[in-house]
Amino acid sequence: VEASIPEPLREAWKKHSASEFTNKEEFEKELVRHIETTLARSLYNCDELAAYSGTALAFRDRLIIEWNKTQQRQTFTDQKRVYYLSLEFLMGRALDNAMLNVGLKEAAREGLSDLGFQIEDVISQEHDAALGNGGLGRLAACFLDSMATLNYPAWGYGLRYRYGIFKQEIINGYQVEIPDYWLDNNPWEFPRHDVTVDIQFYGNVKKYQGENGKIAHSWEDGEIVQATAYDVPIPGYGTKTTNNLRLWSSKASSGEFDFQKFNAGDYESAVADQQNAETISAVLYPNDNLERGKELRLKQQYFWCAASLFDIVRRFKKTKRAWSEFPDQIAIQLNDTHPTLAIVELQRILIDKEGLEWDEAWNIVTKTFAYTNHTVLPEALEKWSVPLMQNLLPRHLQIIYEINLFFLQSVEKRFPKDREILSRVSIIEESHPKMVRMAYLAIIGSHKVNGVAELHSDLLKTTLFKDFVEIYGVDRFMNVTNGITPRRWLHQANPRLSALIAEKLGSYEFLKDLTLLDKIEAFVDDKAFRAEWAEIKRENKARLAKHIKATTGFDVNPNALFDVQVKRIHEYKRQQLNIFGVIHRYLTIKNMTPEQKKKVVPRVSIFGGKAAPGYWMAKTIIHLINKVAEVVNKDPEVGDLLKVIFIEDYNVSKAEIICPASDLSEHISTAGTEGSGTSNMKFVLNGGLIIGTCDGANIEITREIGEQNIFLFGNLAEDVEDLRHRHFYGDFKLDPQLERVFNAIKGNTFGDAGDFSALTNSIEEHGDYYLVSDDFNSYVTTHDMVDEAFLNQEEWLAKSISSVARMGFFSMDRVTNEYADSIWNVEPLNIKEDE
Ligand code: BZD
Repeated sequence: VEASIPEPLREAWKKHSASEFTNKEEFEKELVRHIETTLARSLYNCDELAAYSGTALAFRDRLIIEWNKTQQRQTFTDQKRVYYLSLEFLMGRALDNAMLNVGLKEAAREGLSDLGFQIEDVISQEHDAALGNGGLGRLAACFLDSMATLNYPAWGYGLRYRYGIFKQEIINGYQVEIPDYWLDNNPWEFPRHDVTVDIQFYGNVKKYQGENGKIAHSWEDGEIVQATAYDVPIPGYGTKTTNNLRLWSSKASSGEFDFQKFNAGDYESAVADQQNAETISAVLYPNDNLERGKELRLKQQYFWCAASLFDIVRRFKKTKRAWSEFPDQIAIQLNDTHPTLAIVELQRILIDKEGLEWDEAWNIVTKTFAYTNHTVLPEALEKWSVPLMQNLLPRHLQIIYEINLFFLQSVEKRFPKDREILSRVSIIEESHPKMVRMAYLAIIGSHKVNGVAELHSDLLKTTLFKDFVEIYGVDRFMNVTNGITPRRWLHQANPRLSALIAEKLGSYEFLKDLTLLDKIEAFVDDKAFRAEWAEIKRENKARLAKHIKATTGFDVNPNALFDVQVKRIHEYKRQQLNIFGVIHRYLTIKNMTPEQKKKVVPRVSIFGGKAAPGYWMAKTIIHLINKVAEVVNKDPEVGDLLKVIFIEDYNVSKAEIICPASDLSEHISTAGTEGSGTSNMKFVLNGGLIIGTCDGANIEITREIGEQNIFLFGNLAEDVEDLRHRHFYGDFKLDPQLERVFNAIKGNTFGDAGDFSALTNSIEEHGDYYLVSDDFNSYVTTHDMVDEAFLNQEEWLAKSISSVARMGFFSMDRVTNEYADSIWNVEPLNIKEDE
C-alpha cells in the first residue's frame, strides 16, 4: 500500500502506461527496438539466437502487461485463490506457447520473415525449462496452462533450480549425464529482489509462558537462508488472464553474520556459507518414483514450503480477514507428498506465531489442503528419518508428534478393539530409525485425497490407504483422471492437424472445449478428409525422420510403421519388454525366406527417455537398446524391415516432434503400477494408435475411444499379486519365445552378454517381478495384430480419426474444473472484454 502512487497523480501515470503490439508492424518495431537496445546488437550482428531473444522480449512485454492487470484484477475481486505446490514444473519452451496463446504467431511469422528469419528456426533456439523429471512435473505445467486459460485465480509455487534435469548423451551406447545449466539469458523470469523470506533450519525449541499463562513454543537459533522470488508469467489461451508461477531461489541471508566473518578476515568461511545456502536450490533431484531420504532434499522441501506459506499468509493478512476465513480464501493443492511439510508449517504459523488454539488452527489447516497421490510403488513413498527431522526441523517434528497423538486418540476411540490398527496408521513407523510416513501425514492434514486414474484411485482405496478409508469414510478419497493441455499437445505440436480440424469444425473453439472434437467423427468416411489426415501424419513422420537423421545418422523410411516408446526409463514401465520384442522380431525376420519377407510390415522402433543416474538396471536397458540398434540397423538381411532408434535427451520440446509422428506408441507397464500415464493421451490426440496394458489411464482411454481402437494385452492388475507369489515359490517357466531372445543375447549377438546379465537374471533368477515373461506371448501376438491392422491403411485411418474424435475427456480443462468444483471450491474470474 505504501508503494502505491497517490490518487491525484495516477492520471499522468496512466497516460504513459505500457501498451501492447497488436500486429505485424508493431511487432517488428518492438523486435528491432529490443535487438538494438536491450540486446545492444544491430542488423550487422543479429544471429538466430539474438532474433529469438528479441522476439521473446517483445512477447514477454505483452505477457507482463497482462500479468500486472491480472494480479490487480485478482486482488480487487478478492475471490478464493488456488495455490499449486509442486517441486517440479516441466514447462518446456515458452515462446511458441506465448505466441499462440496471445494469438499473434502469424504476425510474428511474417514480421520475422520481413527481417530475414524463419520462425521455426527462431523458436528452436530456446532452451527447454526442464525443472522436472517426468509425468508429475509435466502435469503441473499442464495445470498452470489450464488454470490460466479458464481464468482461475491461481499461482504455482516451486523451486528455481540452477540445474534442471540433466541433459542425456549416449556415448558408446551408454547414458552420460551432462549438467543442464539453463538460466543464462532466460527472458521468462522476473527476479523480485524485494520479495524475500528468511528460512530457518536446525536450532532448538524453547518453551515459555505466553500470554494468559499458556505454554508457548519458540524455535530459536540455527541457520537462516534467504529465499528470493522469481516470477514466471503464465498466459492463458485466448484470454487476458496471465497467472504467476513463483519459483524460490536460495542464498545466504543478507544478515550480519557473513559480514562479521568477512570483516574479521574469515573470507573463506563466509564464502562457504554462501555456497552452502545456494546449494539448496542448486539442483533438481533426478529420480522419478524413488525417494532416497537425503537431507538436502528435505531442506529443499522445507525451504520451498516455508517460503510459499509465508508468502500466502502475508497476502491473506493484507485483507484483514479473520483467520477462520482462511480456507474460504485459499486452497492449497499438494502435488504428491513432496510439499507435505506445508501442512505442518501452516499449523506452526497459526499456533506459534499467530496465537491460535490448536483445534482452531488444525481445522483451518485441514480445510485448506488437499493431496494428490501419483504412485503406489513402495520405493516412491516418502519417509523421513525421525533423527534427521529432529535435527533439521525440531519444532516441526514436535508438531507432527502432536498431530499423530490426536489422530491416534481419535482412531482408538472409534476402533477400541483393534490393537493393530494404531501401529498400521501411525504417522510414525516404529522402525530403526523411526520414520515419518509423509503420505499418512498428507492424508490426515487434508480434506481430499485423489489418485490420477480410476484403477489407481481404486488401488489406493483398497490397498495403500485402506485403513484411512475405514477411518475417514470413502468420501475423503476420490479420483480425478489426468489430462493434457490441447494447446501445447495438439495446436502447438501439430499445427497442421489442428488447422484441419478447425477447418472442418469452423473454428478453433475446440482448443477451449475439447469435447467439440466429436464432430470430426462425421468426416471419418470423407475421402478427401482421410487423405489429408494421412498426409499430415506422413509429413510429421518425415519431420521426425529428419531429426533422427540429423541426430543419429540413421536413415528411416517414413512409410514404415513408427512404433514409439518415450518416457522415463523404469523397470515398471517395461522398456525391456519392448526391446525383447524387437529382438524377437529381428530373429524372426532373419529366419524368413525372401518370399516371407515381402509380407513383413516395415517398422521403426523408436525409444527415448532418461534413466535416473543411480538406477543401474534402467541404464542397462538403455545400453541394450543401443546395442540392438547397432546390430539391427546395419544388418543387410533386414534392411528397411526393421530399424531401432534411441533418441537422445528426450524432453518436452522433443516430445512435441515425436508425438505427432507416431503410428503406434507403447504404454506397457505391469498392470497396476502406472498411476495414469499422460503421454498415452498425447499420442492418441495426435492420431496415433496405442498398444498397452490394462493400466492407468489406458483403461479410460479404452472406454472413451472403444476397444476396437486400441491394442490391449497382458495380465490384469487383479492377477499380479498371485503371479508374483507363484514366482516367489519357484513356479516360474520362461516363455519359450523369450527364451529364444535370451539365447541370442547370451550368444553375444549384441555385444558382451555379461553387460546384460542383470536384465536376464532379474527375470530368470529373481522372480520376474514385473511379469515380463508372463506377458511376453500376449505382447508379441498383439504386435502381430498391429501389423495385420496396419496393412489395411483405410481402416487404420478410420481408427485414428475416430479415436481423436473421442479424446475430449482428456483435456486438462476438464481436470482443472473437476479439482475446482470438488476439491478447491473456487470459481473462475469474470473477465470483461473491454478491460
Ligand atoms: O505422475 C507420474 C506417474 O508415474 C504417472 O503415472 C502419472 O501419469 C504422472 C502424473 O500424475 N509420477 C511421476 O512422474 N513421479 C515422479 O516424477 C517423482 C519424482 C520424484 C519423486 C517421486 C516421484
